[in-house]
Amino acid sequence: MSQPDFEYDPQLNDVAHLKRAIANQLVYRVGKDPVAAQPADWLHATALAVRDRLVERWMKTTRAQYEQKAKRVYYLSMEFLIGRSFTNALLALEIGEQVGQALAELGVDIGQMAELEHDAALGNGGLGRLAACFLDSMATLGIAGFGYGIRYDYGMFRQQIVDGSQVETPDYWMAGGHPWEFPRPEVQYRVRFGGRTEQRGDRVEWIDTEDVLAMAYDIIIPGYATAATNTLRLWSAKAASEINLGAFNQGDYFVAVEGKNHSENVSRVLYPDDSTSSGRELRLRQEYFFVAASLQDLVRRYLLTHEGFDELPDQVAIHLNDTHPVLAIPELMRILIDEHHLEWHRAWALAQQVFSYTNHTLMREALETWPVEMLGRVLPRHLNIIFEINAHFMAGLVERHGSDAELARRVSLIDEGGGRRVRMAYLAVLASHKINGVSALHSELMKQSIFADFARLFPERFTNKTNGVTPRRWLAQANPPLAGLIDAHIGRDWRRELDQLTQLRPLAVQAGFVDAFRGAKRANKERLAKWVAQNMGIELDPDSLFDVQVKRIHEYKRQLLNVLHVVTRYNRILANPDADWVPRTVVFAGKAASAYHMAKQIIKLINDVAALVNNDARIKGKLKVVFIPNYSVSLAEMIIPAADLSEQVSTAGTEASGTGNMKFALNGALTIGTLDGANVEMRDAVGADNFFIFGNDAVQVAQLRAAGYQSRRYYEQDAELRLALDQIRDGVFSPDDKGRFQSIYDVLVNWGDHYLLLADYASYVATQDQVDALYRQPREWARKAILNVAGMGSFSSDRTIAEYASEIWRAAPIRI
Ligand code: T68
Repeated sequence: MSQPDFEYDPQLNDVAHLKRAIANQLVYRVGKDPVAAQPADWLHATALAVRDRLVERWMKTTRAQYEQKAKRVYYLSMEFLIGRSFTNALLALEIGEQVGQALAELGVDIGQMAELEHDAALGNGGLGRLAACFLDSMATLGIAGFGYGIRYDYGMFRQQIVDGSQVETPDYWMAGGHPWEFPRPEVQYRVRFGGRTEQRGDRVEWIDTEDVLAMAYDIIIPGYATAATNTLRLWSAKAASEINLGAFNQGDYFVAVEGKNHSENVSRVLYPDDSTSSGRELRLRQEYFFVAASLQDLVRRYLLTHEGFDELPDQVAIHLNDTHPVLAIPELMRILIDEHHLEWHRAWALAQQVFSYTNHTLMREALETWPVEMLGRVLPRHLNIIFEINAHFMAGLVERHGSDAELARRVSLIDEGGGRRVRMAYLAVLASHKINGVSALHSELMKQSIFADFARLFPERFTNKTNGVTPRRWLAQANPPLAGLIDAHIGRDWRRELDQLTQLRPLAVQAGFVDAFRGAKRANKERLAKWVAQNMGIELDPDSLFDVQVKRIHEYKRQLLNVLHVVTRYNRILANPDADWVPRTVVFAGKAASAYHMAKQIIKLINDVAALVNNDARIKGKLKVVFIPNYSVSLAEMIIPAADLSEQVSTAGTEASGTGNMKFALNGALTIGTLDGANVEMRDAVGADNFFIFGNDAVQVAQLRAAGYQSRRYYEQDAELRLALDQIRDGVFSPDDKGRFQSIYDVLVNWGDHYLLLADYASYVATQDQVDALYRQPREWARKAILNVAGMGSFSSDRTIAEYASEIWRAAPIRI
């Protein structure tokens, strides 16, 4: 690329220039007179001024990528849960103070203004947030990483709690405009659906399709304290033809625009189902829509500088974030074979070198499969290709292992039992050179359970990449008091090298540091208490132990186990009101999938328990329960730093990794948890003495189930447990509708207690007693909490991404 032959204004970062830039944006971009501007207008103007400061870096990075012929990593994900961008951009540019000063001189409070930003909630939970942390780390490490996803008009629904129940309302997150994106009307691709295939000579043609256009919107992803800056490209659906002219000419306006609306529905709304496979046709269309646009885009970019596909594996890595983008596999095959006329084996060899796949769950009900009938109707050519992949696979299997009908049935891409379905995870495994789980335990269990046959067939493909979180957002940005304290003792480099936190270890016994650490925690608890008082009208005692469980509501995550402890605690306090109880505030937050009835019941129960406990004068404030509505990235940034205790209590073997667990420990909470997901590695990293582990481990869980687990036995033998369950069943917490929670009781006592809450209850409650005992020794508590922070170095997503880059993608950082 040649250098530009014109000058542009360098974007300077001193207060005077920033002030001018913001004022200019307000007047010329937002079109507001400063005397009339509202806080939202100032936010918009400031965001644009800050964005300008990222653009130069962005262009420099793109040029460096071309000049250095960098291998590009394409991270395909249905979800990117990025949250707010403003504070994050200030942090990356390290201009927070100057911008704050410039705004102050303009009469605007930066903190209040930043609170107005809407979260970009284009994801459900952990999987989507992981994708966002990965973008941050790829940029920070200088990996040429591109995110590809969908620009949903409506993100994750907004959760309101009405009479204790979840009510969903649409999240029209772009209502106030979205200053962080660049619309690219010149980048549009045709995405085809339906139609049929026809053999013409030795070629297959896909014809008579219904087409939708995918238009690109680019979001800048800044690296921290580096010029490296990446791109998240999100696709929005546009009708291929604006209106049906025939109908329009006949005067039927509604019929004329109907088709347009239908096409554009593809990017309308995020599916709010976490850890389930929803199996609806619109979802299938969404998956193909973004994959088809992304592949056209990346192949076009590759061909700009290459003739032929020989260098594709050296230049391109395509990562599949779970199975949602797996249609990229037959799509790449289609492009290579039907459009570029490569022969099958060559195309397949290329595919296997570029694709890699991350699995995020072992739960059978969450594994994606599509009915053959539906796939054949929506994507006939892709179904052909999948059949052909399967035929080659089956033939190879016979060659290598002789004819073993049982093995063939088990590993076939087509599940022939009860309505034929395509197994998307198997397709991902077949086409990928690397398949990874997201914690050591999960990666092991993955090889033993859902992919056992494949792990025997292709052992070299399976690997572990334990998740991580970005310390920029999850410590520097979310927790200024603690970040400042750490800076004062070990400097600022931990933002890029989280291992530096080990230097805090000796400080865990230094009185001055311990006091300051406790002060930081106290400040965060006060910040949360203030928010809860203002927004929910509930007073929290910052001296009480803040016991927090925030995550999606799901039976396997066992919010109900937490509730059983709360009820037991309530009963104990009532039985002995004058004892010296450690005061506790139990905080819950999280969304339930809109169709997940039991999860919604759990929310209702939490709120009913809260209503009774919080209003019982006999408790004398020794126990409070709050359910904070509408959990989101920005709420997490406030709640997590305020936690003393982090609840990570999933049934061992069910939570693939967890990432909230890491955020809490990094912010100085102690964990009470099972030996599940990344909890295992966290305990090893911080020391078992500094971690509250309870309950059955994954091996014991399997044994219990194999031995014919009977939850009723635990119910009958434990009087406290029985009391709590009977109270829930009998309507103690639902006097207005005494039978309301019968089904919760039944699930636990009569219907098998699939997640073994009753088996872990006694151990959990006993461990909670140990938590109380430790909390009575504040310095000892703080010492352990500091050791948790100090031990979190390897849970940075920078470490995770460095491993993906060297061992899976084989992509080196660029030099800028
Ligand atoms: C989560 N999965 C895992 N899924 O549950 C969690 N699923 O243990 C892990 O830490 C995290 O992924 C990151 O690896 C999810 O969040 C989903 O959100 C999801 C969404 C749609 C369909 C299925």
